[in-house]
Amino acid sequence: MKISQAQLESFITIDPQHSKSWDRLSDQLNWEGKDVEVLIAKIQQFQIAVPSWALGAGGTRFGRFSIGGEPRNLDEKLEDIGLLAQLTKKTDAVSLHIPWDIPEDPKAIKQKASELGIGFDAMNSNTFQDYGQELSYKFGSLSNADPSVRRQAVEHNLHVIEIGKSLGSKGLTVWLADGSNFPGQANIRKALDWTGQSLKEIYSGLPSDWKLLLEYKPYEPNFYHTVIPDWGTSALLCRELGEQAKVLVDLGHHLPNTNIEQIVATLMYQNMLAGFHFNDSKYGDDDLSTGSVKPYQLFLIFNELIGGSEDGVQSWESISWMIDASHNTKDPLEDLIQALEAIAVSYAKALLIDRIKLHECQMGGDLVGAQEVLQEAFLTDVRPLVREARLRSGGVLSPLEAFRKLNIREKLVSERGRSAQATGL
Ligand code: PSV
Ligand code: MN
Repeated sequence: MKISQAQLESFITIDPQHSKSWDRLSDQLNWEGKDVEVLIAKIQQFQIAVPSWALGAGGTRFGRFSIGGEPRNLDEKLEDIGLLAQLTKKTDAVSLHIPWDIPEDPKAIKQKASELGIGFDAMNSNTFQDYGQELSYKFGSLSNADPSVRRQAVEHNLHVIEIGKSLGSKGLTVWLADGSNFPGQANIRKALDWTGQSLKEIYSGLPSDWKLLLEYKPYEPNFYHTVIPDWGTSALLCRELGEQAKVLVDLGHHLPNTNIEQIVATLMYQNMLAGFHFNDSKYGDDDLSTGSVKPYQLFLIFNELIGGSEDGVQSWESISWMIDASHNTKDPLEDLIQALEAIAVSYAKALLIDRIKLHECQMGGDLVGAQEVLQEAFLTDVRPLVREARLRSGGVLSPLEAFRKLNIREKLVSERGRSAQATGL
């Protein structure tokens, strides 16, 4: 399903309310000496990939409540991302999970994606489930004590790279569920060593213009020990691999109250930040909507990202951006619209930080002043700026309103059926 330009028109037309709020904000920003055109261009350029598994109903291990009209195949998943792109102008790529979304005909899928203006972000391998492969991953994959299981997992990753090459992807994301559930079950040191060796084999099959994004997570599905539990272990392994391997930060993969902005700053300091999986969390890997629980934390993360890139320690362009949330009981498309908006708003707020003033406060020990600088930016209502950027890109004023008024979910249900279920977790 695609929305026609005629249908979109009524959501694009000049809205007097928006014009007023935009005039006010742009006046204020001009008065503060900010270049409004530069801000708009930065917001327009910032695009966030959507994973192929995020388009179906989320849920927990206790239940999954179908929403109806879920995409039944990869073609329909691309169509859903196309809809999001049309409305929000904030996403232009899909991140595929193999084997959940193996493209049967890569050429045709590539063609379809390009018609929708969608490219292929990092490929995700999956060695955390048994999905019809010969040997079980019950006791791990790249870290398994059995060399034939490790080989199988390495081969799977190499295969995912091959699929990615045929689609024009430039990255491989590796997330390992490997670990143990009980003390004594695994040799912790050997499991790490085997993981490093397996990763080296995968890395040697990585094309020279690709990157390897190594994700960490403290617990779940293993509850005693996880082989790559934190950014430090991931960075250590990446260091052993080479420059193309960097650390992937998934916001939900931290123990409560971890200072994620500090992790971002530290990784950027070493040019070791691969990218982000955006979501939000109250307790653990809750996969809640980005910006719904801790918007200030997200803003502080963007502060570090902008600071690091402006200071030249790691380029903005070298970082990958993706949403990785489960939406739980929400409509996934509505949730993705909200998440894309929250990320853009957070980024826009961080762009307003007076970095010169902040630097002066930091150098002069002005704690109160530093906080004022941050709060000044954070408390600015940047929504007119984000809307203006979207309208100028050809998107609609309010994607959520358009999604609802155009009855998109109802149309998807009638097209695909009430019980259509997407692949994924
Ligand atoms: C694991 O929790 C994770 O964050 C990884 O990125 C997976 O690939 C993804 O979620 C989907 O299960
Ligand atoms: Mn993730």
